[in-house]
Amino acid sequence: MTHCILIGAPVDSGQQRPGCLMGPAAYRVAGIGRTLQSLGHGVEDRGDMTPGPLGCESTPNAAVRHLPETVAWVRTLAEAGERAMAEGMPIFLGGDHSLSLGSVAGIAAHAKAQGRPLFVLWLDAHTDIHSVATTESGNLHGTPIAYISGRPGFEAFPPFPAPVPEENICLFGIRSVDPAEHAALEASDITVNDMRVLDEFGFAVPMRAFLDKVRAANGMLHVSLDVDFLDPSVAPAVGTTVPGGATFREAHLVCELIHESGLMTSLDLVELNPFLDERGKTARMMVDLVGSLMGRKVFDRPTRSG
Ligand code: 6HN
Ligand code: MN
Ligand code: MN
Ligand code: MN
Repeated sequence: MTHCILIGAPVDSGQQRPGCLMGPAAYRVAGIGRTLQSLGHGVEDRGDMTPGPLGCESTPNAAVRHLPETVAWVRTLAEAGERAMAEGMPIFLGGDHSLSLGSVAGIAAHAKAQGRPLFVLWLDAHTDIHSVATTESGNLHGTPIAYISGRPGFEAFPPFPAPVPEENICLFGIRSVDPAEHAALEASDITVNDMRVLDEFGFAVPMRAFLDKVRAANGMLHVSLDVDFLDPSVAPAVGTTVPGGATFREAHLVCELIHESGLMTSLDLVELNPFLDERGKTARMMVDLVGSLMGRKVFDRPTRSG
């Protein structure tokens, strides 16, 4: 049994389509608490966070939007995340992906204090490795991978507590990469499982390879699940749909493998925009995946990793 700590993060300053701020409410309506309880877990809902006072951070990149709001959220969520790590498994209910600038900062601070390596699994259509300097859209939800891996260009932000080594980061489901991101990734040791790789090898082989690496290092594992990891046909409620994503079955398999590994120590659910949903379909799909991540299965049977 896990003590699950729900942290509402109604962040929508990282992108331009209003609605992500309704995400935490939609997860609650779709039954995230009930689902976790039915699997035998304890659930503590800390409610929705609010960002602290705004500073006056600025950047030479005129495209960037809502920098002070984003920095304020980072401080708030990092603190909430670090505190929750000491007491259970934080589950961040987003909110757009800029919330992970803060959630991962808090988790990295905790891992550092424990002296354990942190690994990050990024389930997403996008690589989110722009810096504040390279983003063209100006949408800071496209930047967390750069911040958490210690890349330059985040002078306006609190210093990242313990940058996650590139070898510990796995991007999974990738099918939309901007030129500056492509260049950054080519010169890095970040693992990029794009759809080309997943089509050829399937989802299980690359996923197990990464989980084996985490286990061998006795690492902690943070999972960041972006709605657009999923194909828009099963998850339409996201501002950045990209065709060719994970199917219902592929996504469940990934979640089951993560559960069987027993390695996940924290989770972000990001980019749900309930205003774009079809009768709650996407919110229910995401809650269903949380069920698989947290132990729901059709039959108990011995598995390769279990
Ligand atoms: N996400 N690369 C695009 C941009 O605007 O920088 C898309 C970012 C998507 C962000 O997946 O959370
Ligand atoms: Mn805006
Ligand atoms: Mn993302
Ligand atoms: Mn995305």
